[in-house]
Amino acid sequence: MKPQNYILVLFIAITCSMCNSSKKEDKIVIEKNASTEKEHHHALTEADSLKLVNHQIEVKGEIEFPLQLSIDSLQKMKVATISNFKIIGQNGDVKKDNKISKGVLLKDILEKAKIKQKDHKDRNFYIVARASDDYKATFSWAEIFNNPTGENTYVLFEENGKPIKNGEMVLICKNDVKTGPRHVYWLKSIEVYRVK
Ligand SMILES: Nc1nc2c(c(=O)[nH]1)N[C@H]1C(S)=C(S)[C@@H](COP(=O)(O)O)O[C@H]1N2
Ligand SMILES: [Mo]
Repeated sequence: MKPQNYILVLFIAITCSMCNSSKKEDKIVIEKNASTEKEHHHALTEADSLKLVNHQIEVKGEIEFPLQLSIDSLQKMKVATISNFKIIGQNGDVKKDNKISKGVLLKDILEKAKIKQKDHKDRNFYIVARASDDYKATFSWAEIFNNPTGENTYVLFEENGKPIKNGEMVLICKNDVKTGPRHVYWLKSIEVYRVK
């Protein structure tokens, strides 16, 4: 190899390695920012948090009767009292410990809305509980209608005798191992979709 070429190759190699290392650093910085943002998502100002509150939840999708549910309409349904419900995060940390909550079974809400089933084998639906910050939790038809989870999934509207703070309504699943992930505050809609 001519000395000029050797220098050229060396130059390219050094430039490339510098490129790579700076990209790697960028990536780490981005990831760090994303995780700190997530951890502090609830450190919103009170005003911002209020903007995310919904007075009604919309039940929509593959159903016969679209519904707009408010605390008032939930109170007219079969209200259950749930005691000692803990919200447990991904790492096993207790985020909240409510002595008494009040709510209505998701199953009762879906029965009221009536999922559009063509026949008894048409039961591959999934149900998305979506919040106004677009946080979501997903349930399957079988979990709600053919599994103990159906008796454990509620839309709550009251905690310890008071309105829910990150509210007005939240969805919970009492029998999840970690109750944090399928705890949806700022609940905005319940959406039913047929698996394609
Ligand atoms: N709308 C909404 N609900 C949510 C979240 C969220 O970011 N937005 N975070 C979830 C997570 S990751 C956990 S552990 C629990 C408890 O969250 P908290 O620590 O903000 O109370 O709520 C869940 N529900
Ligand atoms: Mo979490």
